[in-house]
Amino acid sequence: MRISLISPYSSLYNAGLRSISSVLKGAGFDTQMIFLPMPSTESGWNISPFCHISYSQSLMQRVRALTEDSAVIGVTLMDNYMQSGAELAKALKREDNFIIFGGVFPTLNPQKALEYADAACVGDGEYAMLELVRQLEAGSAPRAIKNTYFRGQSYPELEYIHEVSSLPIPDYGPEGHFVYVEHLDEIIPIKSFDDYKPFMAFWPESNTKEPIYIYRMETARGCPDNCTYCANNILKKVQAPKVRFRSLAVIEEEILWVKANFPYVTELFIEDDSFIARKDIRETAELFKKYGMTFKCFFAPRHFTEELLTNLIENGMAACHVGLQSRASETEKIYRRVSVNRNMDEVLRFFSEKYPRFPLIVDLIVDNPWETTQETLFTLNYLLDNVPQNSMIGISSLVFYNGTALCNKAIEENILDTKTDYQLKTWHWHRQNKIHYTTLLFLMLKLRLPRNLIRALAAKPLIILLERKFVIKRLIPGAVKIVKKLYNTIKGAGVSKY
Ligand code: B12
Ligand code: SF4
Repeated sequence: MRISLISPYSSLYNAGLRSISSVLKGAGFDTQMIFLPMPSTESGWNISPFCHISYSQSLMQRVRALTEDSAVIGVTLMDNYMQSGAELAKALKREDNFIIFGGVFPTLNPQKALEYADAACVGDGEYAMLELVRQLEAGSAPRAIKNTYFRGQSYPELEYIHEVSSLPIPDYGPEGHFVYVEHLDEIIPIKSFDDYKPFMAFWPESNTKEPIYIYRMETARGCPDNCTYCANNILKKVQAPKVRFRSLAVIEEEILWVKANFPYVTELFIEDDSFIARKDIRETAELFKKYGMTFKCFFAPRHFTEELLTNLIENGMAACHVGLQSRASETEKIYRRVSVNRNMDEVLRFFSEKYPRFPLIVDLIVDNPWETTQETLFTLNYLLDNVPQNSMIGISSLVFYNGTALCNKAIEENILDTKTDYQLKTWHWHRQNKIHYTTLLFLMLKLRLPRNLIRALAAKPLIILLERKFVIKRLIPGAVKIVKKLYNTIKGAGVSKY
């Protein structure tokens, strides 16, 4: 029986879907994977405040042809891809096939997913999918499968995979793998591992000629923390309560596999929510070094120790993201990050004093409706005073994910219009309908403009003048749109590395 697994994500990483494919293949099923990245719609230069990903009829026809002999079609979806899932389901549904959605969107919004799909996978999908295809192959109407919410039936019994090390290496084909290349408007078969090169290429500096090649991987699933805006706030309840770590042996096996198949890869991007939470993190980093791989990762400040960070840098940590989100104490409380942000002062001091040129990326959330301008300025001043000169600032606009404590608070306080598809709001700060002047000040910091200039531009009279409704709702978004339109005209729309 043939199964098609489809991803609309702009990144081809897809650990979850690839893992499902490997498990199905291991059980003797014939899977094909179809990747439909639409970089131009996801691109920051797009001016829509939503993640509207709309496929052309001709593309849908080609996907329909590719999947015509598939009895099951599985689509992976984050919230902001809901619309692409709906379009795919509409275009691909036939009398004789079964469509299932999986990923964060159906896990958080199963009822909504069932408006479009025959079933929604809640949480881990490997064994849910395996059981589903077994039952369908046996010719029975599928029923009572853990983690699988069938349309018209009740919420399923949930079970998570305790031993994630038992899962096989993700499926990278290349046989039976297809990718849509937007600028060619074609779905092309992936013929060899070398075809992944453009998707793994990364230019560390804008003036670097030769890219480095990065392989994204997971060493754990889940996060030890529980911030109120984050999907983990729900995943802890419906997926797994604790972080599940992959063993060192399995990580080593995957690195060896990467070296054999993607010999051009020299860097690993560890996609774990908080890599630093691993107890055997030193050994893991040593393993990367042993195989000549530098690495990038995420970490929450509370896990910082000077000894640990020094060790990681010595073992090849080439960059890292640290989540701050806000330094204002009320916002830290609202986000439940008081303890998560605990060592932030030490983190910034460590990098400023010991590694001032290290590419540290500090992630921030803007557009928090509860945060006052004074509080936002507090974070700005904190960064102006403490962040090392060479750091980068990641600015994301707050998105409310269904069921999270913060989303519930927004609904209770009538801040969020539940009649809208709020899941589709983009996280790009510059694609919002309302852009705060304070966000522009963060942008100046990101662009490394002189800090004294930013301080001067954050003076009270300017803030009073430029945080007025008309400015943040009309003037700034309007100016940003004009800049983007000009950029798109000069560079050509849909600027893409693919
Ligand atoms: C890796 C990652 C990325 C990568 C790669 C994404 C990709 N293409 O795979 C990158 C860096 C590109 C990325 C980007 C974004 N990400 Co991201 N990302 C993650 C992260 C850290 C891990 C995901 C992962 O690989 N998990 C491991 C695998 C094994 O689990 P899984 O994907 O959930 O899959 C399992 C199940 O969900 C299920 N399943 C999944 N698909 C399917 C399909 C079928 C048919 C079935 C049956 C089951 C099934 O089975 C899988 C195996 O058990 C998660 C955090 C998290 N805790 O999940 C955030 C997360 C998914 N990202 C998130 C967001 C918001 C984004 C962005 C939109 C914005 C941003 N600011 O980061 C962008 C845009 C994405 C894009 N344009 O492609 C949010 C999504 C929230 C939501 N409610 O949708 C998360 C949950 C982070 C968070 N803590 O809130 N991300
Ligand atoms: S530390 Fe990061 S990944 Fe973990 S719960 Fe908080 S926001 Fe989510």
